[in-house]
Amino acid sequence: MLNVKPGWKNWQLLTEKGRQIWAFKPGSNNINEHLQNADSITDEDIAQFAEDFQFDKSGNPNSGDKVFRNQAAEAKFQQFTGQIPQSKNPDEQKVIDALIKGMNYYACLQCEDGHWPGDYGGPLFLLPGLLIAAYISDTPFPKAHREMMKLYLFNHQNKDGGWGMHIEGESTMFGTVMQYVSLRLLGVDKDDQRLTKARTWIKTNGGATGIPSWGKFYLAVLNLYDWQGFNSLFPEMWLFPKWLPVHPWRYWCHTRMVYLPMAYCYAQRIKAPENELILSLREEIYSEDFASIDWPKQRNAVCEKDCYTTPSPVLKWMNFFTNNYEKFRCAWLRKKATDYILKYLNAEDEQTSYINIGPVNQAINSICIWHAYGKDSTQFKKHAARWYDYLWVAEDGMKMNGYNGSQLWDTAFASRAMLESGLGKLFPETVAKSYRFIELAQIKAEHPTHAEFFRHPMIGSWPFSTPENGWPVADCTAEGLSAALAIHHSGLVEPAIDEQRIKQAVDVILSYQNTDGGWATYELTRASKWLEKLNPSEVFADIMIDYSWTECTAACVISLLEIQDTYPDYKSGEIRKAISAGINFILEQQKPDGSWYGGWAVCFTYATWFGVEAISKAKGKGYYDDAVLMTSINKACAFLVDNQKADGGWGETFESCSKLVYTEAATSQVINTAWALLTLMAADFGDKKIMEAGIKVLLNRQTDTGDWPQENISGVFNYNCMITYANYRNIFPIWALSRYCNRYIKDKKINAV
Ligand code: LAN
Repeated sequence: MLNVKPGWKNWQLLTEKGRQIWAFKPGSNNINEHLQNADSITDEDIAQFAEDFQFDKSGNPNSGDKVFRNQAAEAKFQQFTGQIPQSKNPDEQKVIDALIKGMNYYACLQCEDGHWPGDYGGPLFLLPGLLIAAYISDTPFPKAHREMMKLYLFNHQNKDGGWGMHIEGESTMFGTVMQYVSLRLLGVDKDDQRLTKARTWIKTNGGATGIPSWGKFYLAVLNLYDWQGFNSLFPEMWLFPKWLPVHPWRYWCHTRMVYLPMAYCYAQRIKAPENELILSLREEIYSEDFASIDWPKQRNAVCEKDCYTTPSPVLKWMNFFTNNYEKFRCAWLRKKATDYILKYLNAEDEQTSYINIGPVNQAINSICIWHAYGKDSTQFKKHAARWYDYLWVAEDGMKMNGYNGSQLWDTAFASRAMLESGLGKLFPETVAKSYRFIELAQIKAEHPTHAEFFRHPMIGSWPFSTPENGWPVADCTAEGLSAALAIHHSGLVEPAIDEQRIKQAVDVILSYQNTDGGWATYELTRASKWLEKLNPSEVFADIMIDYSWTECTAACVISLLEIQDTYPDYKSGEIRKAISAGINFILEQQKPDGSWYGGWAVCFTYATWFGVEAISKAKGKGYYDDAVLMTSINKACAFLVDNQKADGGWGETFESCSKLVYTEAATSQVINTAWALLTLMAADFGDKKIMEAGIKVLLNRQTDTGDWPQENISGVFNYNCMITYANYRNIFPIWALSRYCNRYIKDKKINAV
C-alpha cells in the first residue's frame, strides 16, 4: 500500500539529538560517516534516480515527503492493537477511530530521539546559495547529492521555463537565474533543452541585470555581475555607536545575520576566478554583451515580476551617499569594520555549532570563512560539514530546507495535539519520547559572548529546531513550555524538567514582551517601524525589525495562562499584567471582518485560531472586560462561518499571505479546516453542525493508514516566501479530532482512558 521505490531506498535519514542527515547507502547508523558511499554512485543508481524521482509539479508542486514517510512506515507501521474505546453513537465512534488511526500512523514517523522529522523546503533561493559556496570554495557535493539536486531543480521548473521564488510561485528573475546558474554549476550542459527554455525566459524578461539585490549579490560573488552594480552595504555601519537608532544590532536577527556576511563579501569584493564556465554564463544570462553593461545603472534595476516592495526615497538617498563613499573610503576604517564583522561571524559560528541561524547565512558565512581562512581551515571544514544538516530528500529530489529543521516546534505541537483528549494516553511511549526531546532541546546555558553580540538572554528558552542551533524563539519557548506542562499533567512521565527550569522558561517569556503588549520572534523590537524605510530587499516586506505578531503573542499568553493555573504563586502579579497587555495587543490586531492576519502560516485561519485560542482561555478570569472578549470571539466565528466551503471545510492559498486578503483555495484544505475547527471549538461555537461538517472533511480525507494528503503549501515568511511544514497535515487534524473527542464526546469511558 505504501510504495517505496527502489531509488528511494538508497537514501536513509540518520538522526541524532534532532540532527537530520540524509545518507546515500549508509554503511552504518553513524551520522558522522554519512558520506562514506556518496561518491561511489553507479550509472545504474543514477538511472534509477531519474526514474524514481520523477515528479509532476503540474498536479501539486508540494511533495508528500514520501521518501521518509513510506520508508518509516514500511519499517515501523503496525495496526493499532490496543483497546479502542467504544461509543454508543456510531458518528462519534468514527471520530474516535479516525483519531486513533491518525495518532497510530503519526507515531511511526517519530525518530528514536523523540522528534518528528519532515520536509522543510519551499523557498527556491536557498540551495543556489549553498551551491555557490560549494563552487567558489572548490568543495563540491558528492555525486549522489549532485544528481539528486539536479532532479529537484528540474522538477520545479515552471511550464514557462522559469522558476518562482518558492515552489508554488510564478516565475521570477530571482528564481529563474538562481536555478539556471545552479544547474550549470552542477554540470548541466547549456544546450540541454530545459536550460534553453529557461534562457529564453530570462532574456524575454530583460536578462539577469534585473535580478533583485540578493541575486545581484550571489552573481557578483560568482563573478557574473560587477560589484559596481550593487548598492554599497556600507560595512562601516557596524562601527556606529550602539545608541544610534540605525545601528544594525537593532535589526531583526535574520536580516542582521544575512547582511553581516554580505557586508564582508562586499568589503572584500569576493569573486570567483574567471574560467570557461563563468565566461560562458556571462553570455548566457544577459540580454546584452557583458562587457558593455553600464553597471552602476543596474543597482536599482529589478524585473517587474520580482518587485514586492519598492525602495523608499530614504533608502535611495542613503544609497547615494554610501555609493559615493566607496570612491573615497578610508582603508583603515574599512579594515576595522571588516575585522569586526569577521569576529562577529566567528561568534555566530561558534554559538550555533556552525549551523548558523538559518540557511542563508549558513551559505554566505561559509563563503566568508573560506575567504578568510581557506578551504583547509578547521573553521571552514566545520561549516561544510553542516551543509548536510540543511539538505532534505523527498520524492521531488534533494532540496535545501528553510532551517536545520522544525524539530522542537513540531514535537511540541504534536504532543499537545495528542494529549488534548484522554485518547493520547493510548500512546505512552510516543509521548515519553517526545518529552525526552523537549527536555533535551531546552536551552540550559548562555554563550560566553552572548551580550557582546546582542543575543537575548536565553537560559530556559526553546529554539525552533535543535539545541545546537540554539537561537531562542519567543513562541517556541511558549510552545515548549505548554507541551512540557501538558505532558507533566498527563502523568505519563517522571518530570525531568524541574520547577526551576519551568520558571526559567516563564522568565524568558516575560523578558520577551514588547512595550506594545505583544511578542515578536527571536528578540525584542529594538527600533521603530520607520527603519523599514531602509529595507533594501525588493522581495520581502517587514524584515528590518522584529515585530510583535498575533501568533507569537497568543502562544506566549496561552503558556502564561497555563502557568497561572499550575504555579499560581509564581510572579502572579507580573504575569497577570503581561497577559492583559498581550490580550490587548491581540484585540488590536483583529481585522474589522473578525479575522487575524497570519505572518507565519497560511494565513487568516492560522492566526484566527491563535487569537481566539488565547482570548477564550483568558475569558472569565478577570484579565479583560469579558464583554469585549465575547464580541471579538463572536466576530471571529462569524468570519469563519462565512468562509466555510460547501463541503464543510476551509481552504486558503498562499496569496492570502502576499496579498493580505483572504484568498480562497479551489478545494478545502485539511490544515485550514483543522485550524478553523480548533477555533470554533475553542470558542464553544453554538452551532455544532458547522463543526460536524468540518470534521467530516477530515475523516473523508484520511488515508487508509491514518495519514492525510499533502495539499497546498502552508508556511510563510516575510509575506512573500512560502515554506513547507510537512508535519502540519498530521498534527492539526489530530489536534482537531482530539479536541472534538474531548469536548463533545461525553462518554466517561473515553475521557477516562
Ligand atoms: C521561521 C520558522 C518558525 C517561525 C515561527 C516559530 C513559526 C514563528 O511563529 C516565528 C518566526 C519563525 C521562528 C521563523 C522566522 C523566519 C524563518 C527563520 C522561518 C520562517 C524559517 C525560515 C525563515 C528564515 C528567515 C529563512 C531565510 C530567509 C531569509 C529572508 C533570511
